[in-house]
Amino acid sequence: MVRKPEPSDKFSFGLWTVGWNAVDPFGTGTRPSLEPWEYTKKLAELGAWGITFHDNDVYDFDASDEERLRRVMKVKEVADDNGLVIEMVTTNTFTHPIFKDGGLTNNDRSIRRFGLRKILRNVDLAAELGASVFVMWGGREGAEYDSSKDLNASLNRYKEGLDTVAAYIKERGYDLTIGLEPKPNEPRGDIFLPTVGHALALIAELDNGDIVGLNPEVGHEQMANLNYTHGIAQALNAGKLFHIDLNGQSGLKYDQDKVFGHGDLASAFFTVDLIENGFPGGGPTYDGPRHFDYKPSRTEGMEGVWESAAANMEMYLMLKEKAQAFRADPRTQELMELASIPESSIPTIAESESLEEFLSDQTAFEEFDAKTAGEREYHFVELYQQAMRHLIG
Ligand code: ASC
Ligand code: MN
Ligand code: MN
Ligand code: MN
Repeated sequence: MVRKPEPSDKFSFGLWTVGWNAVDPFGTGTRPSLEPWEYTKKLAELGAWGITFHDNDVYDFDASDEERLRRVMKVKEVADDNGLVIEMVTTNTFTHPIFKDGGLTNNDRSIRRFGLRKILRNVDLAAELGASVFVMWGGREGAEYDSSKDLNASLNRYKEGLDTVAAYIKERGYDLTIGLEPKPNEPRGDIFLPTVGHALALIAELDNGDIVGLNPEVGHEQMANLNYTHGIAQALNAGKLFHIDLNGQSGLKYDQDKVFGHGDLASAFFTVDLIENGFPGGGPTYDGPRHFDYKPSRTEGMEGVWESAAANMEMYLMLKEKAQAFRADPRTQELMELASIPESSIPTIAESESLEEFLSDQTAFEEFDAKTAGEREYHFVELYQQAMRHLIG
């Protein structure tokens, strides 16, 4: 039996996850929509530590300032009363028709100016509520038709927008970082910043990129046929893993947003293994929220909403137990040695070794026995099987 989630597990949920009433492109909602503070209260009861939301998960696009304040404060109050942290806030620049061609990269300059103002207004809100990360998912930044865009200009506008938001955060002295969330497609035919790698490359070109990092989502990387664990590993390696969106996806399909682990279970195991146990040889670690961005399937009623929310946390805790046992098993350590994993931490050229010394090392090349080296064993399959024994044995 896996233990119950505790606040120290740092589990958090977007209000739009449990709050999705299951409207999809083919059908109407199958569930009632509750008030955001009702979801908040229930998440606390289930053992969550934090919540997150888009501005328009809490108040309507055209809400008055008064209404906006009233509704946000109500969520804040209920979160406080129930010991929940508002750890991340994000902006909806995708639902309203004005954003049908994007917010920051829209061809229409007046819409870009509006989108940027909506985002900056929400940065203030995020800071006031004590959030530490400001996620930016540019779901409508993209195209269906290659003829519709000056791609160079669009990427420049994306950089301009991100740099403006980051500069604003610095100028106001907010303790906030930005987490970009890549996604390859859906709702646009092609979304800009389709993968973790694309986002990292763009961040490196920003003037204020020091406070801009990543919020990778499991299913989004998998929709691009990529390995999520490798994606967050590269973000960690670059010092850019600021937040994570955990969920489940079964292969190359629409964005399924299933419960974490209810897609590629083995991949989820290695994701948890990395988050909880770190790289085998040490290195950067992730200490942020274990944030779930899933959608309770349309078949589920309100009971299913809460069952699925609890399932995310239970899946994570079950995988955490298995991953810890896997690493602690002496046989795992032995197999890692046999696989030369610890050796991969040793620099290829010694620190004290000059390039000249390396070039004149006969044992490295001229006298090297390539034939024997080509015949060595790694036991990678046995090591993976060892992980599977812990996972399902
Ligand atoms: C986000 C985020 C997503 C989308 C999606 C909206 O902010 O992380 O994946 O919005 O959940 O439906
Ligand atoms: Mn998704
Ligand atoms: Mn997400
Ligand atoms: Mn999502």
